[in-house]
Amino acid sequence: MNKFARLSLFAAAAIALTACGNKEEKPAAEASAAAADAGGDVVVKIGQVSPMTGPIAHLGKDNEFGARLAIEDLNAEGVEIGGKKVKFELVSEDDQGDPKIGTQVAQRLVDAGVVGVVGHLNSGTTIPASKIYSDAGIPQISPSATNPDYTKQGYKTTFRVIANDVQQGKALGEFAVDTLKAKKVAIIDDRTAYGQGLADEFEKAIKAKGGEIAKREFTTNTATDFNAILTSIKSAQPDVIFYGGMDAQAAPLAKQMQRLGIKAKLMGGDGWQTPEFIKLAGEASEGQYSSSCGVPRDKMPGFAAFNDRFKAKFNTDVQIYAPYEYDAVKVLVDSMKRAGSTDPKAYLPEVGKTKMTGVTGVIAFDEKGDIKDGAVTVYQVKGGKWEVVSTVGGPAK
Ligand code: ABU
Repeated sequence: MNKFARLSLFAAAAIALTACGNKEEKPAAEASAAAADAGGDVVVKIGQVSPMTGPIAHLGKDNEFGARLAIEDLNAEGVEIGGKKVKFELVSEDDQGDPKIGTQVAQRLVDAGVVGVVGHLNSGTTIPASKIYSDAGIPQISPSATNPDYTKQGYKTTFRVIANDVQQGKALGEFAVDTLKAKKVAIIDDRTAYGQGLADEFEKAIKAKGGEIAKREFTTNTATDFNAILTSIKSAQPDVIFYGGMDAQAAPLAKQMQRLGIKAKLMGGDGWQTPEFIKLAGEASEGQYSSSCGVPRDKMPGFAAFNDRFKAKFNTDVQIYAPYEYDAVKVLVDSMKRAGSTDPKAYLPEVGKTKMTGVTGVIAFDEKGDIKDGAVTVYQVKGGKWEVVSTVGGPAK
């Protein structure tokens, strides 16, 4: 082979390889939208991320079950988008509640060609992952992350279907002073984006009402021994101890308060307004207060039916966010239907225009992607069950 022939062969091979490379680099979402199953339906992937291992795996699984139920319902119903029959596929990832793993799995979902993501569960993973989805132009709806910063970053892709911690912290702080008549409070947080952020908002609300912050302490989201912190807090004699964090820590905290003879009420947010808190804390849960970022379940239009089906299918109780996760999947698909497309570029603008009644209530978003008219409900454990005490906000009656 002469030199010219060798060069021509080399050039042809290079062009072929480049063409292959370009084919591989086709946007994953486009590739997904083009895929079809054996029956000829277009297969559309929706991502969901939550911690399915680790101390709050029960909450991560609760979220995933909510998404699975929504996907099964949509496939059973038979959805047509832009004149084509669509089959939805759930791609579920475990971020272990770790911000670093959160961004890794977010990239994996983008690479897998998901057209939308429901998640993550924790604010600490949701916020860093949101840049990856924003860069990819993929809508992200969190069913549970309540740190206000998530929707303050100026991304067009971030949405949440529950109230945020500015609303939650204020409602809890005002409740502590106005209803519980607390004058002195102690605050502990787990130094996560959620726990610390909520504790900061609670502290602001207490101070605005003229209350005193007797102690401010912190721990971690893996700690189980709070004796040193509680001993220091006990000497300050607070009326209320606020814990910003999740149920895996709130439950041993409640037990250790009881063991140390601390009479102050324990208060906190949605991270521990769960059946798991009562199960783990046992009788130390009795009388304690925490909130959820939504209306009470008996005021949710679809909760009773959802709950029956959830229990029958997964043989477990709803923890907290499963119905919000279910609604978040439905919001994505409702937006695709209105846009007549599963391409994120085409349907993303429709997500912000959502007006839908889901299991949890009416869902519409403000300009940042926060739910409009978000409600916060305060509960107390009475007789081993969470009982509604009061609700702040929510849709106009
Ligand atoms: N909203 C409480 C649990 C999730 C989070 O915001 O980290």
